[in-house]
Amino acid sequence: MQRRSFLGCGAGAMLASRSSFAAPLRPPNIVLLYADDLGYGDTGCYGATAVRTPNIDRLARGGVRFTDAHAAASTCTPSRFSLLTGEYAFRTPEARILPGDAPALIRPGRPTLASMLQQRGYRTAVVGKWHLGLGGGALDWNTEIRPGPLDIGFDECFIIPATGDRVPCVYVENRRVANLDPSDPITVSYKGSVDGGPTGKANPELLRMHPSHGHDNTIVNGISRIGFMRGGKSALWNDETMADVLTSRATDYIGRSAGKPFFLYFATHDIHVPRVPNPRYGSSTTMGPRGNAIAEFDDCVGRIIAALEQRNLLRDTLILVSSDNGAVVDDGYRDQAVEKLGGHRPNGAIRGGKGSKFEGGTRIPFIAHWPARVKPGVSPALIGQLDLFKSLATLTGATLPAGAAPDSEDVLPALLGESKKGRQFLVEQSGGLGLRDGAWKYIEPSPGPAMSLNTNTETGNLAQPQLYDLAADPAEQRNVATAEPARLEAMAAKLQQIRQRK
Ligand code: NG6
Ligand code: CA
Repeated sequence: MQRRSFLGCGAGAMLASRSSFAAPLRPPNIVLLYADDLGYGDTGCYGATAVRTPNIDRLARGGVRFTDAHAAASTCTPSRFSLLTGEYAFRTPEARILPGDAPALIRPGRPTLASMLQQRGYRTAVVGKWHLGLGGGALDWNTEIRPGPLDIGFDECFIIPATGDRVPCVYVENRRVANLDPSDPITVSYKGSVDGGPTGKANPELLRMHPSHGHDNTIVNGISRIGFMRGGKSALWNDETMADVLTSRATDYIGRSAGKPFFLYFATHDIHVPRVPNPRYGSSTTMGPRGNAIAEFDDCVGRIIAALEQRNLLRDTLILVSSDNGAVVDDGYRDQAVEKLGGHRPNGAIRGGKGSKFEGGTRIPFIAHWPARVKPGVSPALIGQLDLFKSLATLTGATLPAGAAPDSEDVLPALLGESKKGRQFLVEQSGGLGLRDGAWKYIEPSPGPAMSLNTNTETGNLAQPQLYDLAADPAEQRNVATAEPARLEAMAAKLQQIRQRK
């Protein structure tokens, strides 16, 4: 599609009328830099001092930095599901942390953020962590992989199927495992050993990074993972070069895309476990692999910025930086993250973290940078990543099919830094649900332990309802549920209403 016909559909006119700024001459490229487990307090612009993040900070200075932006959930799969579909993941019970052999969660025919942009004339690509399932069930990794990203709106993909700590430890390029030797086929199982080969549990002497909990199945590159695999030797990834491999795929794509609007969803493996940043970041921080992985992520952001600058595209590119859930320190490997944390606060001053119903579960860094259009500043607007769907639809002039992105709200003025108002209500998912109503936070009664002992995270579980006034009590210290019965009742009823789509 030509730019002229793209703008002819009204995006330019609409932008001009919504803004006091001159409308851009062309629709922006959209680059979503999506870190894994990067917490609210993990970057310089959000207060970190123990790690330097000059590239992310630069985007924050030149863009809008949000202080109340949220992933849809406190773990990966449901967050990414919502990001791409614009629907709360709690409506889809299968949208929970998936094993590496799970079938595709988002089935062909369902509108996604990518397919919406594709229909607006964008070229689209996903590079990095997928974790939304592949194939139709019982996938044979040695044949064509479908359905997958290419069937829900991406023109191309280069992905990690699930996570760095889950098998299969291979890259998938479009419909095939990359670099696979057909004479050494891959078998994957999450039920039990496929070859009786060494595991972290039986052969700790073979490990260079030991699990602290879980992660004791098949050993790949001296690190035991979740799940079992055999074969595919030539296709196995190298953990140390993963960030480089993914970033060069992303910058290649940017290079190839010049001249056409493009959407790049760059989902880094950093800073998820196993944290094995390239050795050149070995002394970037005193925090060990977790801190160094943040430095590596920031450097990848820098390389993306440089690739855009090189092609003179930075001005006309909307760069979004965010994370799929809050931070966790020990997430299953003995990588010194706890011992070397020092005074660093991965989730800043907010309570909880990855897997928590407190704000640290879903409140994440979120930066929108677009020199041609975004008004720089810090925004307290309440926004969700699932709002990108409708906001970017408005931005690009897309008309959505009925029922698409049902929980997404158009928060474009907030995204562009033109309004400090985002949405009024937002559901936060972490097993059970919480609801934000402006600065108020309700957490529904939830069974389960108050602490996750493995990760040392406060889960937010409590048998009684919880209500916090984040304006007066940002760290969720004072449960005012009994003091505010009317508000409590209203918020519980509102959550029920949203749950039942009323
Ligand atoms: C947990 C893993 C954790 C991480 C998480 C998913 C164990 C003991 N813990 O089950 O290490 O992989 O799943 O993380 O296995 S996420 O960011 O993809 O949601
Ligand atoms: Ca994650």
